[in-house]
Amino acid sequence: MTEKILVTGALGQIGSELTLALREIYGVENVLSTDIQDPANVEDPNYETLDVMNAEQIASVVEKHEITIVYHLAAMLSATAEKFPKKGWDLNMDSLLTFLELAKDKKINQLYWPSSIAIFGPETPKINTDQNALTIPSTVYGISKRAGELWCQYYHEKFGVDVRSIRYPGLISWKTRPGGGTTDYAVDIFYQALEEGKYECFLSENSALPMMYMDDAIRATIELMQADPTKLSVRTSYNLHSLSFTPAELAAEIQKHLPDFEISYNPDFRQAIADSWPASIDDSVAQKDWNWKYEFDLAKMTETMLANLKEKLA
Ligand code: NAD
Ligand code: AKB
Repeated sequence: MTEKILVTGALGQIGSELTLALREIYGVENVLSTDIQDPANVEDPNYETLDVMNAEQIASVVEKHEITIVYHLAAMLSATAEKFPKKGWDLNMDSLLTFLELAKDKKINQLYWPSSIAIFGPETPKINTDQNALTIPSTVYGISKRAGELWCQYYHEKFGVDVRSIRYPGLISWKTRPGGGTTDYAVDIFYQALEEGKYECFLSENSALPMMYMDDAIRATIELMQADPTKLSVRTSYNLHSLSFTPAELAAEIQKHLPDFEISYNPDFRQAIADSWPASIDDSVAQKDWNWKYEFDLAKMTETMLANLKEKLA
């Protein structure tokens, strides 16, 4: 049977790249991209407007297109959700429950929903944070992601729903800019380095955070969704490790290519969010269950970002 795939939040940082990767596998006609934008503003041969706060609209799109698999990416990220806590909670939670209910009622066969390193909190050990480390998040975003993870596990255990999830670290990409996250500096810095030759960072120089290049994140997502279900021991969400660096370390790596690049620091409210998150992640469970391994280290990621952005901005 040909899978029919729905991606929500498909115009975002991850969705724009995941949709293309899924279309390589399943074909353009079998991967429907959706977001809240009007189709008139979107150049995509298989796009529809879908507000994930509208459960009836979701059910009707799923039925009309005979959707079998959903990648539910639409959400409000950490920094924006701190400004609009109730809206962030409603968007992140209500929409997930709508898709879990559809999966429970066998309207779809499989659901992917991303969690985040934001589920960890200030009391969690910061270095090589374990899969089962303490999760007492201090942000609305983190609370919504942790609650979402537990809902995923509940629907899997009670109703046999095949829902899979990864706790993404901060994702670094050049095709689509990130929106509203605390790790966004690690993308902004590349644009500013190439356009202005300098960057004022909103985190302090020694704020180490877990990060990952987008190609690794997309590959991980598809590998997890294609993994043998009997091998998956985690139905909350998998820890994933790739990079861990501070703004100063990233700036030093960029300076190897752009020696005149200058960085300064002016931490804002996002510093407190970053301070509550781990610096690095232990992903041994993902390695064991579905052979996860990252490919992009700091040097390769930096080189790839600069080369692609130089071309894009030319
Ligand atoms: P993004 O902000 O770039 O994109 C989110 C998309 O959702 C946007 O295109 C937005 O228009 C859309 N959207 C917002 N409200 C909507 C609604 N009511 N209906 C339909 N669409 C709506 O986010 P992203 O970085 O691509 O993240 C995707 C998912 O991955 C989110 O769940 C996020 O929490 C998670 N995640 C991302 C990162 C990261 O570094 N990018 C890290 C950890 C987890
Ligand atoms: C954010 O900073 O909010 C995201 C995330 C790590 O979940 N990039």
